[in-house]
Amino acid sequence: PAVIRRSDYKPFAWRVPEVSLDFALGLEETHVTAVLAVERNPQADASPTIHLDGDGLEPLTVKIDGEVATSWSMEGNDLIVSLPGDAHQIEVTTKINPSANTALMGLFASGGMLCTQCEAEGFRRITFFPDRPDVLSVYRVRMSGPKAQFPVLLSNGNLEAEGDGEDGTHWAQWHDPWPKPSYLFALVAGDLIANSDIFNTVSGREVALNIWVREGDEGRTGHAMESLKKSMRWDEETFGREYDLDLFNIVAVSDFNMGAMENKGLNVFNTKYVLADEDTATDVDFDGVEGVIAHEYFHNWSGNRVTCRDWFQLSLKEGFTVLRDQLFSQDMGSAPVKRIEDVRVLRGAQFPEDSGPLAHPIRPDSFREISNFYTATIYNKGAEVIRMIRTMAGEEAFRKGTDLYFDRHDGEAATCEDFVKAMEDGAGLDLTQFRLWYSQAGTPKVSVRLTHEGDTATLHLSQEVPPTPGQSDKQPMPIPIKLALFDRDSGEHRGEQLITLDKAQVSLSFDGFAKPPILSVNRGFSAPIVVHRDISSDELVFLAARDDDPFARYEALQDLVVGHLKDAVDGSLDDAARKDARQAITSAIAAVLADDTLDDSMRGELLVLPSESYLAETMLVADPGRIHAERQSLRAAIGSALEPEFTAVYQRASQVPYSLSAEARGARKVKTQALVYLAAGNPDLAATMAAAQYDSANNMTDRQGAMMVLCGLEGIERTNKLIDFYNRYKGNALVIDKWFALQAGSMHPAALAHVKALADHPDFTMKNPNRVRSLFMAMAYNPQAFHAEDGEGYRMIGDFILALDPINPQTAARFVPQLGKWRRIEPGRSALMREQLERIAAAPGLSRDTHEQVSRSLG
Ligand code: B3K
Ligand code: ZN
Repeated sequence: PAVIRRSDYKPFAWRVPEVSLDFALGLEETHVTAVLAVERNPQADASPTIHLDGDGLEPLTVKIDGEVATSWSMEGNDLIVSLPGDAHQIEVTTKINPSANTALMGLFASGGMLCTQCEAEGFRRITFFPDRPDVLSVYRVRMSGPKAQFPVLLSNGNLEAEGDGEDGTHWAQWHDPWPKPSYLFALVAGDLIANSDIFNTVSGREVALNIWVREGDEGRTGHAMESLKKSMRWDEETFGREYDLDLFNIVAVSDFNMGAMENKGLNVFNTKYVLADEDTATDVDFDGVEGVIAHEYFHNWSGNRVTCRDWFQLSLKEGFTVLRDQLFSQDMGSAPVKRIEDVRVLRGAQFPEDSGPLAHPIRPDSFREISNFYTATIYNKGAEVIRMIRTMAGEEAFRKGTDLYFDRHDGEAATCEDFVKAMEDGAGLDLTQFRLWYSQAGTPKVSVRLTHEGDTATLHLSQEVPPTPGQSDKQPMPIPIKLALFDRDSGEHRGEQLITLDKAQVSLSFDGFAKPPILSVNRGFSAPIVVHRDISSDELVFLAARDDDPFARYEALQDLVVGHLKDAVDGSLDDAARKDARQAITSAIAAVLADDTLDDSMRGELLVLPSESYLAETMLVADPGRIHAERQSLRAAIGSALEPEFTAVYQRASQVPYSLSAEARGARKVKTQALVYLAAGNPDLAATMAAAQYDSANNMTDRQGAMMVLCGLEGIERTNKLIDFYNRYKGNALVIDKWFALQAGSMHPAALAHVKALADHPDFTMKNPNRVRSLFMAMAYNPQAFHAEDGEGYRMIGDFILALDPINPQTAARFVPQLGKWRRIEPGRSALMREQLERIAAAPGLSRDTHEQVSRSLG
């Protein structure tokens, strides 16, 4: 398959100011008539033909200016039409089978309804079109179908007209006044009911809000509706962005490749990010709903009003929108806790990407299949890069920059460069060197050393950006680093400073320190970097207890644990040193449990041990078996040493009644954390406690927490509660997903055998992405199971990728990166991982998605 390069961008030869679509809907057969008004683009090279993208379509009729035409041909999947003049009308009819569409791109059937997904290149599976984001059109959509089967007919924009047809059919006509690219088109037809509400915008317009779900699910849409209204208000207040239609529809669908989709005025959501109530959704699920609702809503400006020129600019909308949803969630709950969670995601998902064969800059230079570039780098590192601009500019100037960006590019398809330029002009920054963050891949490593002489402390900083595929030599990047120097005696620091490390090496001196100060660095995680600091355990213990920056405090504790586990894993610890390190960590954890200045939500964060994948990331070559064993053994040591303390915290937290208040949520978080430590230290005690928690739970957070702990333990309670859980929630797909995921992600030594059995369970299906993820993604990200020493985990994922690829290539390709980590894994496992990649690569008929990921991973 051909490589597409950013440098080859050319504007499209034609404009398509207006599109009319007519759908005759049927689950097995839908007829589509598309009428395109086209005119020559004066800003592009003239062409005698128009190239319309298609994917698996056959043109039934082609008309030009109302006359049946023969001046067309097929070029592969695409339709090439000869056009003599400067402006024409092209009409093409196609026929599709939504029920056969298991890839879930284009128009597909889900549980009796019809639904679309067009980003990035799904519209070409509906009709022939210049399916690229820089072609903006005003859409009018008419659809008709059997009224009993599809009582609700939705598309983008406003409903213009509707009526009944013959033979029990009805129709609706929608018009979206805002020009948009084809990837934002959407259509939904089905038997749905709405939770409806109203939002009054800042300028006094009334917007009708609807959240459409299947009958029976409406009672679980309240949180989504509240989240939507909060998002709308927040975007007015924080970014000055008002909603621009009189109607905003959200539809929940159970078969969906990702979280949700920001189609103009008609967001389509995975049910997972709409439905929530206390009996079926955890606190984490509630936050997921709030965050994704906000994210898709915020796209209305960052993505829809200002869209992307081409898919290389994807981070323009995704990085920026992730930052916007992160800032929103910070404002809705605890800002420091949200920051820690976001950094944990970055480190768990993006850092490994950046240090492996799939590393790419946030603005890539080439791709084969764009679906493979909806990555943690584009999304999460993209957000970090814009966050750095915000940090350097300050909030007020940043807002001037975003105002200018929206104002300058409203209605346009823009580039990352446009964004950076608007930031320079609006916020008053010089981002010349900063642009390297858009072009260079790889996570910068920053080394920090503090020396002390007389009254002067000197900070020595140096940076190195590691080589990544296709980029062997890197230039130093400007890295904004927040730091503070603590006085050992007073325990206070002298004010936080923001410095920018923009050279390979920099030294900075600070006077007036009679004793060497203690350095707190990259506070608030001001830059997405790896910091190597020359710091003693005692100093980390000091910061873990005293740092006034909550992130830095978390980081100190993490570093303390990471430092110890690295030593433990590489075998460089003797018994005495191990004992000392564990002692230091245990007292630091004890201090966290006892510190009554902390709220439980923050306490819960501080108690989380660094993940196995993050630990692997800190090592040049990782031994997943040893990492797992050492981490578990540390957890067990802490759990037994602090059994009374954890039991006390557990009992205190159990007294807090269920509510969604920050306090109650924090209590549930520490309760499960305590149980996890107790389970490691004293499994029998924990099994009894977890079973009791399961039985008395009046909410899913407690029930799932208990089930999670039980799933990792042997014994009859595990079996009994799993049966109870299944029977209790049978028929609720989202909760049954949890039932699969809990077993596949468990610490149980036989987790792989459980997954194998569950793949034959009548409720398992390869056709539903949520179910597929709940079993196989949970297993692929369960380090102990995936990295089974005999390679069985790798084999299962290899088999699974090959089986899923013909059904749903986009989702199949998402499993490849786990195997792609082979280069950084110890030789035995590494060879077994590579073997699976080679086996997949050799399979005939591989999709473009999976083929690209496998060949890059082997590369
Ligand atoms: N923009 C969509 C992602 C589409 C992914 C297509 N493979 C959801 C989002 O980021 O908001
Ligand atoms: Zn997005």
